[in-house]
Amino acid sequence: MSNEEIRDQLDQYYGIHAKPQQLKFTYGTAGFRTKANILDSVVFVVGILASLRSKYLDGQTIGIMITASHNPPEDNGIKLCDPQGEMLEQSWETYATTLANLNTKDEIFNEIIKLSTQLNINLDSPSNVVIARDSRDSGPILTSSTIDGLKVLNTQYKDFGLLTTPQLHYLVKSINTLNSTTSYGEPTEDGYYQKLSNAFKKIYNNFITPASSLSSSASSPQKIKITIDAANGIGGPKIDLLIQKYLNDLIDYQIVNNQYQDPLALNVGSGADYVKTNQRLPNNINPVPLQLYASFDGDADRVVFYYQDEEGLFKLLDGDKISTLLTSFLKDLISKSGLNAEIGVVQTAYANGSSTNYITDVLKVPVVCTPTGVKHLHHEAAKFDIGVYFEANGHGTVLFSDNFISVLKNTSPSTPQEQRAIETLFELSNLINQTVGDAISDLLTVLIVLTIKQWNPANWDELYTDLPNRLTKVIVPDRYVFKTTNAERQLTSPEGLQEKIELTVKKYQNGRSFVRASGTEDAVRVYAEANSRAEADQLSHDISELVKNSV
Ligand code: G16
Repeated sequence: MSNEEIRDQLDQYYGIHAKPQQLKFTYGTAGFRTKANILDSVVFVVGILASLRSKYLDGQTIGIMITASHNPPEDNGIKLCDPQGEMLEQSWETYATTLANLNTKDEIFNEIIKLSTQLNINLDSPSNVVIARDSRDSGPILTSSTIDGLKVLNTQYKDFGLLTTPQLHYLVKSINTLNSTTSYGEPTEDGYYQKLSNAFKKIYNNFITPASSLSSSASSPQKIKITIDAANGIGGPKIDLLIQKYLNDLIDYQIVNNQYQDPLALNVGSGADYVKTNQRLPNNINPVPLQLYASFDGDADRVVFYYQDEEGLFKLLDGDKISTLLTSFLKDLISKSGLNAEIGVVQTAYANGSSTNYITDVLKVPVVCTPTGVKHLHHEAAKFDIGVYFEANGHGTVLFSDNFISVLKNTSPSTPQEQRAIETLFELSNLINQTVGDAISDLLTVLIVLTIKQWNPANWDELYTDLPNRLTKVIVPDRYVFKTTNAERQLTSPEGLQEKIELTVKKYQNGRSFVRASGTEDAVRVYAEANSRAEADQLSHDISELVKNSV
């Protein structure tokens, strides 16, 4: 495209998407996220950036997701997904932030030219983008503004409408690997359902015969039971579709908080973040002791589980519990397969201390700690043959390296036990979304593992006992003054605060606490854990007071 053509396109589209002068935007933990009514100029330039990214990568398809995930209904956000379904390469986050803060059409034009020169981007290269959104009422208008941004550099696009975030990631990878030796799946929404359900059925049939089922009747295995709180988000109708169409004979499910057509209900009194943060049941669940429940978040990229024990107590099975369940299952399969594979676990500072001890001391699996954000965990997990990564909030997945997948495909097993383990490992790589944390895929994986182990939620919970913990938010005038180091476990600013935190923590047995600015909400998060519930709460209170008094 000539400079004149780009200027013409900007003349046509910029006017209605001009940036309000006084606002500042940052590409945070999961893209741009703020009140929906101030996002228009941001999504417009993200459309331009996605076009540049695709041209830079010779026309490979880039994904754009319009979502604010766990945030309240009035928020929205936008994030980019790279060709293999992974998060946008980090160096490009800086370009995104720069573009989002430019105040005039000329500045945007100059930045396009600057980036294309600096990165050697041929503006005549083709560019392709797929776009989807969650169920927020601001979604359609923000999608349309993003598409205006795509038109500036003549990008081909397809709007998939309402999808979960992980479905969009699946589509991006499937499109970019279509007809290749690493083909990820059929690039349609139904292709996603088929891939997951086929893998689920194969694993099920490999292990669950009528004789081994939990059923009293030997001829008809009992269905797997689950109640899902969909946070009134897009995950509800999508998992409904998948199970209805493909797994109805195996799973007995109920979905509550499934009013995705009521955008004001999104994440309200429900969802993974609500359950994890408040450590309580969401609305509309009347628990039956020892039955399993799950909560998705608004765009279904997170899931947490829970149950009520026989004493009527609420018990949370969070991302750490998912991580340990899957790691122990995978480790067992590796050993039964006769293969050599390096398995590792990636966590963040939010991981419960007991989970880290369990993985290291009992499972004897190495643990790596990274800053918050899937982009950081994913990167580290990709260094193992099998990398298990979960944030405590329920966001995570398991990565199988290409090399290990090819070993699984090309190994001739010598015993039926080896064969079953190898087939199961291979099908798990299909069942578990390899691109990003996925509530639907993680839910199916946990269900099949529990079914194979014949475990109820209490058996799962017994693997280790969580240290009591508390996660709170403190609202401060400027959260950006809170800067961290050492995978967010220590503050470097405001000056002197870290020393005060450490002195306070020392007063508590098994005490641990850290403070960091959220990358998705205008708040500072305080995490505290200690030996007892009362001590964890007191420590959380003490540290929150230190934070409030520091600014
Ligand atoms: C996003 C990220 C997660 C992160 C969470 C909270 O989740 O994808 O990796 O843990 O935000 O981040 P922060 O503490 O920086 O606000 P989601 O589900 O909201 O997309």
